[in-house]
Amino acid sequence: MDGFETNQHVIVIAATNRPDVLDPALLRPGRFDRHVMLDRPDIRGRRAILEVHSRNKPLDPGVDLEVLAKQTPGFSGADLSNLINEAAILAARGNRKVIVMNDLEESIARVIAGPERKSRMISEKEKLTIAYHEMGHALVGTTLEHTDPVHKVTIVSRGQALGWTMSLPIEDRYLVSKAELVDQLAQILGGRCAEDLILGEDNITTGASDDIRKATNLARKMVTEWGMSDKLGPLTFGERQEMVFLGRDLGEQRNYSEGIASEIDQEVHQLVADAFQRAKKVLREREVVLRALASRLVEVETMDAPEMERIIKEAESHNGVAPVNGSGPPPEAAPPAPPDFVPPAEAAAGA
Ligand code: NHX
Ligand code: ZN
Repeated sequence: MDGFETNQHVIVIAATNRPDVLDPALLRPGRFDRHVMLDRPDIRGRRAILEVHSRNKPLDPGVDLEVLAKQTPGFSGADLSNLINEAAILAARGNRKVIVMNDLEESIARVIAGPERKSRMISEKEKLTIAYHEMGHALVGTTLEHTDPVHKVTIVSRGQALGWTMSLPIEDRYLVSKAELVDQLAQILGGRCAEDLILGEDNITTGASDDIRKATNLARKMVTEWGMSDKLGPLTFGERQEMVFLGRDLGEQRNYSEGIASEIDQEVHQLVADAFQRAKKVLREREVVLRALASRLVEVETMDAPEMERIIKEAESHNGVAPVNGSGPPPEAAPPAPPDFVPPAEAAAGA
């Protein structure tokens, strides 16, 4: 480095999350001699980081850092530090002397989806549409075998979103199988699919834009990066340009013919279309359950996995539908309905 003599005892430490855009001069031998690559923390790392950042903060004994570590896949150390700070602010705002578990869970949701927007006035009709959309994701997620378990479903608006469904991996993962991706694709499309099935094609909404983008991008990656199209085989299509010039991403360099381009488009289209049909099959077969879940969600606004499970069992026993995957009791052995249970037909009519 300029300005340092070799006999000066100065150690320069630097960090970046964009090593690809550093001036090569910085990386020449004798400049930064040791390069340490850090992954985002795994679940154990997240737990340890949460412990460090909560050390000097008053935590309620009910706070379970293990559970929080589980709920924060992909969070960096900085995100986790921010998470605890935000929770402390929420606690102070609520005049609590200690940070409770709910402060921390609320602050996770804020980091992922933005702050709650309770003031947004949403009509009963739109609430039901949103509930069908979210429960479409959630029901496809709980029914298919290779999806991450659904953790929470809500129609409380946050940031840009009118509702969202949160799934969580059971464990840290470095590889994702094709079976998992295909099921994930169906879950992503489950929202739009439920709108279509319940409200009819004419009443599908603009709200699914982000899901549709996600599904398209995922399917394209399966074909062009991960070699998961039978027809096109394990080839890379398009060289991604890592070099960024003057802050402009040069994007993808095409290295395939016009003919292949059209085959890629067909394969991507096929993956998305197949996933949509898979979602549709699940939701058709479990339409009674979907209706029960959605009408309940309109009432409670936020539902966790155990409550979803209860309502699924309820709906299946009420309607004599055989439980999927052999889970739950047979219809005659079903427990009595809780007093607040709303039969799906009535709830739908009343909305
Ligand atoms: C709008 N928002 O823009 C309204 C406010 C279909 C029930 N007129 O798929 O909220 O329509 O499962 C990141 C995340 C745009 C970026 C969400 C960009 C949502 C979200 C549009 C639920 N949940 N859509 C969803 C939703 C919308 C949007 C986003 C984004 C809806 C859907 C947003
Ligand atoms: Zn959605």
